Amino acid sequence: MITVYGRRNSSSVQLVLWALHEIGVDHERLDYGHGHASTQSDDFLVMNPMGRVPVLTDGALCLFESAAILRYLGAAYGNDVFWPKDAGARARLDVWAEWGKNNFADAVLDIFVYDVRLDPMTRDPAILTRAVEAVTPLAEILDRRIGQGPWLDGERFSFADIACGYVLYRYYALDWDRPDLANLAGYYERLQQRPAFRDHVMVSYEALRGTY
Ligand SMILES: N[C@@H](CCC(=O)N[C@@H](CS)C(=O)NCC(=O)O)C(=O)O
Repeated sequence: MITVYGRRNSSSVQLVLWALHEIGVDHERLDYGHGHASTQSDDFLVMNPMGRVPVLTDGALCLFESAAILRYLGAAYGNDVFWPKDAGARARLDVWAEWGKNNFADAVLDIFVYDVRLDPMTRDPAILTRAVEAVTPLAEILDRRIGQGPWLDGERFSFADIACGYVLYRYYALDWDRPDLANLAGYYERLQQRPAFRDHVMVSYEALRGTY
């Protein structure tokens, strides 16, 4: 049995849950992290020395880092569309998975931290200005890469769409001066038509407000 340790309102947990549901893998989820069971206990730190969610166990295997978990799920349970067996075909998508997780998502989450997690009375607007300056060119890159899509691999939805798409709910729900990008907006529309995206990514983050 696969077990996911992590709260539903964590974006990194959402990436993993979205993947599990797209692939159709049975699993259970236990609430760990902010507001739930502690990630600083000895037992949890054995699973992830960083004390962060998500952690995923699959039998004796214990993994942390959501992008590594995504790749494991693709390799272990994904079909040839979700996780191409051909190394070159997969690598061409993995470039975007890596970029999405490390560049685009990190930049979007800086806006999330400003907008949601920081106390509105004490936060410095310069943080938002810097975050918007960082996200905008990255969003333009993603808009150009997606084009008419519909997905990063053309007609086929793959693991790379999860790594690039898992922050788009927040990207569009947060209050900031978004660039007007038609391809990206169309991509987000298509993502919202996927039940697993609606159920596991479009999750309220209200409980996280002002918690930094
Ligand atoms: N690079 C890690 C980031 C993990 C991370 O920062 N998780 C956050 C939630 S998104 C966390 O554990 N926060 C502390 C908590 O919830 O107690 C990954 O992708 O898994």
